[in-house]
Amino acid sequence: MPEQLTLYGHRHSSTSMIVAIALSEAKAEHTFYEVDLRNKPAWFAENINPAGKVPAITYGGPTVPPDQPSPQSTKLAESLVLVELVADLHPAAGLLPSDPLKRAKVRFFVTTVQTRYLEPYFHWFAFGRPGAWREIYEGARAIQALLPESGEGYAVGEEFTTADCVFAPAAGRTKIAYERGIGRFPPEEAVQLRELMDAPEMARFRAYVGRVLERPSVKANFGEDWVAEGTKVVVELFNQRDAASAST
Ligand SMILES: N[C@@H](CCC(=O)N[C@@H](CS)C(=O)NCC(=O)O)C(=O)O
Repeated sequence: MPEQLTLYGHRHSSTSMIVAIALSEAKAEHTFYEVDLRNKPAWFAENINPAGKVPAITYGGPTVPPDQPSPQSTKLAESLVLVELVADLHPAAGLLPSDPLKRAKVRFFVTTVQTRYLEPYFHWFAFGRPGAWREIYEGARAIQALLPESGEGYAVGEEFTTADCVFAPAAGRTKIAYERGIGRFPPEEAVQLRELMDAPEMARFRAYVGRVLERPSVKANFGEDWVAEGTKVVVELFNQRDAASAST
């Protein structure tokens, strides 16, 4: 019997999606508990993740209701830690290559996605930071340069790895922002970014994004339409928060 694993996450949280995709890839038996991020239960920070953030897991210990975690289970958080834990618990899924150089390539890819793609995306999406849309494009070029020359497969080759688990939500969210104009940026910036992303020189990147978003483990955890609807709600919440703080 494998140890029990409970993932505490949120359907719309990109960091939760990373771990959920890895668990789907590994076909790992687990329980998913959706944490209400707008009204977090006190037991979550007290007994699971003191930072109060998702994703987090409990691993091992007795099988208990997720809202009554056992003191005997191990509690862990941080998506990049958890995605590697899933890979290590399920080596047969091939989420982390055994070759040290390939493992390093996976981690370099992850760092590139986080710093060159996800960070500018967040600043563009949430704050409309001037120039961020251009940085997203530069980040996409940096990612494209890392892809296999064959123009096939995933981040570091034929195997779908943790690098692809991390990239998937970033890829989908960015695409939603520039194709549908959902975010707190001037609409013309989305048009400019889309033009750059749709250019022939980005064909390898686009094909990779397409393969990742079509992967069954990704489709099970990221649907462009329902994520887009959730993203509109987030934009509305940001707008309301800003309006409220401007009026005080
Ligand atoms: N560095 C963390 C970030 C986790 C994070 O920011 N989670 C967000 C959801 S995507 C969250 O729980 N927000 C709720 C809050 O901060 O209260 C990771 O990669 O897991």
